[in-house]
Amino acid sequence: MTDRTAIRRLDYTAPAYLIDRTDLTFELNETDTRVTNRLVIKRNQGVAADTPLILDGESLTLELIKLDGAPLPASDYQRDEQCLIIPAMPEEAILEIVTRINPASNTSLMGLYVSSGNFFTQCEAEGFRKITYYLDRPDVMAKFTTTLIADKQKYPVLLSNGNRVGSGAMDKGRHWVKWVDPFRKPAYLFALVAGKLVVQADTHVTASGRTVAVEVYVEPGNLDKCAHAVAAAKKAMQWDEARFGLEYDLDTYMIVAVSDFNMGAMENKGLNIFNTKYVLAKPDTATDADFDGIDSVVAHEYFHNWTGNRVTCRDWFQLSLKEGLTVYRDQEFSSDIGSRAVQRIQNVRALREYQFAEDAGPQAHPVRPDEYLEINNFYTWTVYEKGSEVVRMYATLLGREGFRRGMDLYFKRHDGQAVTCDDFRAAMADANHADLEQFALWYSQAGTPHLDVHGEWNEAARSFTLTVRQSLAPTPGQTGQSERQPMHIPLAIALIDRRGQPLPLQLDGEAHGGETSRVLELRAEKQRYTFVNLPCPPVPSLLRDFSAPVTLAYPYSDEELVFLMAHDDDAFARWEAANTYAVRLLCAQYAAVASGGAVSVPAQFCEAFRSLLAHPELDPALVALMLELPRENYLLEQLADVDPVLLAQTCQQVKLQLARALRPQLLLRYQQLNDGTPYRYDGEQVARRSLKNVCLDYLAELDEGMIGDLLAQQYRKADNMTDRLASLRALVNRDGGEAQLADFATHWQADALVMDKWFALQATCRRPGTLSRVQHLLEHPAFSLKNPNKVRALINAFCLQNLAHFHSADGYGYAFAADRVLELDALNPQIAARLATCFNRWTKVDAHRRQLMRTELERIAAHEGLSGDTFEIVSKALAA
Ligand code: B3K
Ligand code: ZN
Repeated sequence: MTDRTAIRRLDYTAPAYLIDRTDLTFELNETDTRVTNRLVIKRNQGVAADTPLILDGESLTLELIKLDGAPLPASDYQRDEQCLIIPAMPEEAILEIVTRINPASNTSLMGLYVSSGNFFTQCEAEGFRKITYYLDRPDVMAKFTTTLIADKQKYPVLLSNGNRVGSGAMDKGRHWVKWVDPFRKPAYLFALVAGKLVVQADTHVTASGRTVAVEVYVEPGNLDKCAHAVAAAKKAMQWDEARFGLEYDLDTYMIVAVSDFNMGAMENKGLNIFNTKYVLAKPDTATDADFDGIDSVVAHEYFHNWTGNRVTCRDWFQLSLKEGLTVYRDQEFSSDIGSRAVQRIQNVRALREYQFAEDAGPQAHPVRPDEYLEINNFYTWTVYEKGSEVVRMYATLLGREGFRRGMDLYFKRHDGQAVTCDDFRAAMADANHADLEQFALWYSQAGTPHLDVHGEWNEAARSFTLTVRQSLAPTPGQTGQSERQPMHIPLAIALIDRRGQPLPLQLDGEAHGGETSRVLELRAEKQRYTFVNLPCPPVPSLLRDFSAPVTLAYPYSDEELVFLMAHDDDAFARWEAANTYAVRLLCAQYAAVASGGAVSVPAQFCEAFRSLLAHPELDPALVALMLELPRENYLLEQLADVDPVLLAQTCQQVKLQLARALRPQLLLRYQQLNDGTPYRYDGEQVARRSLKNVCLDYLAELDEGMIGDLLAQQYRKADNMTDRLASLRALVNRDGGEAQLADFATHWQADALVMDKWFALQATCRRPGTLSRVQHLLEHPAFSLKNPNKVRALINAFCLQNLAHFHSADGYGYAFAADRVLELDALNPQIAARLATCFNRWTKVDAHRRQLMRTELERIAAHEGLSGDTFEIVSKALAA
C-alpha cells in the first residue's frame, strides 16, 4: 500500500526514544539474509512514560524480539507494513530484533541488495528500515558495531563503517569480520559491502602527522582504472586540511565501486559507495569530463565526512544543510585544482538549464522544502545546486575569511549533532557579527528572483545611476506575489570605460573612489545607486561571477554585448555577454521561423565568433565555452507555446550558417589544436581538446566529403576517449556513421561504462528513426532496465535531452516515456520518478503537444499500484 500523506516540516517533533548503541550481525545469503539487531534504547528527556516505541521497518520478515533478554510475546507489540510498535516500553532497555530479508529480489537498490553477485547497501534517505526495524531518522545518532558473516570463497571481502577490529573462520566455509565505528551516526550513514573485490591502496599523511589508508575497492579486472580516484581522494584530503582545517578522523578511508546504483555516490561513514561511473577511468575509456566528474564526486563524498556526517541534518527538510554546503565545497575544490573561470561557467550553465527550469515548473520548492510525499524526490537541483549558491552568497557577503570564521564556529558548536539550516546561518552571522535575518528568505521562498536593472548617464554630473528592481513570481504551493518579500541579494558590479578598463567606483556621498568591482547588497524591492566622478559613460558589468542565483535583465545593445565579450575583466561576465547575445539571436531566429521566415544569422554575430577564433592567445577553454550555443532545453524556458521540433531545427540551422561563415577559421583552429600530442589529462591539454572538438562539432554540420574524412580520421587515430567520442558523436548524425558505431560496440562490448556512452549517443541522435532505434536497443544484450546507468544512458537521454524526437508531433515519444515510467515503477520507483520529470514542462509546448503530454501524465497517474515516488511527480505536473 502506498502512503500518500504529506510529511510537513513544521510538524517536526524530537524523537521519543534515542538509541545509544546499535550492534548488528548479518548472516549474508543472497535470498535469505538474517539480521540480528541489538539496540540500547532510552526514552528521551521529558517524554511521557506511556509513550510507545515506534520503529520503522519495511519488507521485513520478523523472527524474534527480545526485550531485556526475554522473548517479547506477540501480544506486547503490533506491526503493520511500515512499523513495529511496542506500547509498553521501559525507560531504558536492551531490545534485540531478528529479521530476515531477501537482497536478491531487491530491485529498488535501497537497503541491502545484490549487484554482480556482491552485496551492497544504500540507506539514505530511508533505506535502513528495509534492513531492520529502527528509528530511521537522522536525529537519532548511535554508535554502531557490525559483524558480517558470509561464505569465505564467495565473499572474501567484508566491509562496514569504522575500523576493522577482528575476524576469523567459522563452520561451513564461512568467515566473519567485525567493524566498530567510534563516531555516533544516524542509520542513513550505515553501509556494508561483501564480495569478491580487489583493492588499490595508498596512504595520506594528514597535516597533524597521522597516516590514513586510502583504499579503492573494485571488481577484479578494473584495477587499472582506479589511479585517478585514489589521487582525487588524496587531493581532497589535503585540500580540506589547507582550506578549512578539517582532517580525516578514521584510520581508513574506503571507496567501493558498484555498477548498479541509483545515484552518483554515497558518503557512508568511512565506507563511501560509488557508482562505477565516478571511480573507473583510464584515457582509453573515460573522457576529460569523466575525469573531472571523478575529481568532484570523490571530493564531494569525502567532504561530507565533516559536512554531513560529523554534523548532520536534524530532519530531511534540512537536506541542503549538508548538500548545498558540500556542493559548494566540491566546486571550490575543483576551482582550486583546475580553472576557476571554467568551473564557474559550467556550474552556472547547469544551474540555469536545470535548476531554473525546476524553479519555473511544477516541482518548484524552496531550498528547504516545506513538505514532501517521498523524500527521495527532493535530491534536486534546487536542494543541491541552488543550495550551493546560497552557501556561496555567504562567502560573497562575508568574504573568504569571514566564511571560514563561520565554518569554524559551526563545527565548534555542532560537532556530533543533528542540526538545521538556521543553525548554519546563525554560525555565519554570529562569527561575523552580521545581520543575516533577511537572508533566511533564500531558504523559504521558492522560485528564481528576477532583477530588472536600468542605467542612466548624467552628462552634466558625470554620474551613472543604476536602478535595480527585484521581483519573485509565484510558484506552485507557495503564496502569491503579494506575500513575497524582497530578498538580501549580493549584486557584484563594475563599470567599464570605452577602452575596456574598469573604473574606480565612488558612490554619491562617499569621499573618494574605491575598488573597480564591488558587491551591492540589495535588500529592498527597488534600489538606486549613483556612481560619481566618471570620465565617460560606462558599460555596466553586472552579476559578475554570478554573484546570486537570479535572472537579470539589462537593456544592452548588441554592440555593448560584443564589447563586454571582448573587454570585461571578469571571465564569467565575458562568457555571460556571449551567452546573452546567443540566446537573443536564437530566440529571434526561432520567432522568425515560427512565423514562416527563414534562419539568417546576422554578420555582426558571425564577426563576434570569428574574432574569438582569431585570437590564439585567449584561453581555449573559455573560447570553447563562448562558442558553444545555448542548449535547446534552456531556450525552451525562454519561450512560450514552443514547437520543440522547430526549435531544434532552428538551432541546427544557426549552427550550420555559422559553420559556413567561419569555415576557414574553424578549420585552421582545429588543425592548430590537433597537433598529435599524446594524451595527458591536464588543464592545458583539456582546454585545447575542448576547443578543438567544438570546432569539429561546427565543421561536422557541413555536408562535405572532406569533413567526413576528418571525422573518420579523428575517430581512427584518437589515443583517448575524449577525441574518439567527439568524432563519433558527429558521425552518428551523418550518413555512413553506422560503420564507426558498430566498430565502437565491437571494441567496447565488455566495458559497461563505455557502452553507456554508446547507448547515449544513439539516444540523442538527430537522424530520423531515432525512437525506433532506441526501442530496438532496449533489447540489446548490454542493456538492462534494472541498471540505472543503462536507463539514464538510453531512456533518460532520449526523453530529457533529445528535444526533437521526444516531442515528435505524433506523440510516440511521449507514449514511449510513459510506458517506460510504468515499467520502471514496478522495479525501481526512484528511477521511474526521475524519468517522469520529462513531462514537467508540458505547459511550455504548443497546444497539440500539451494535450498529448497531459494524456500520458493522466495515464501514469491512473495506473494501479503506482509508487508514491512517481505519483508525487506526475500529480504535481498535472496540477500545473
Ligand atoms: N547523499 C547522497 C545522495 C543520497 C540520495 C538518496 N536518494 C549522495 C551525495 O549527495 O553525496
Ligand atoms: Zn552530497
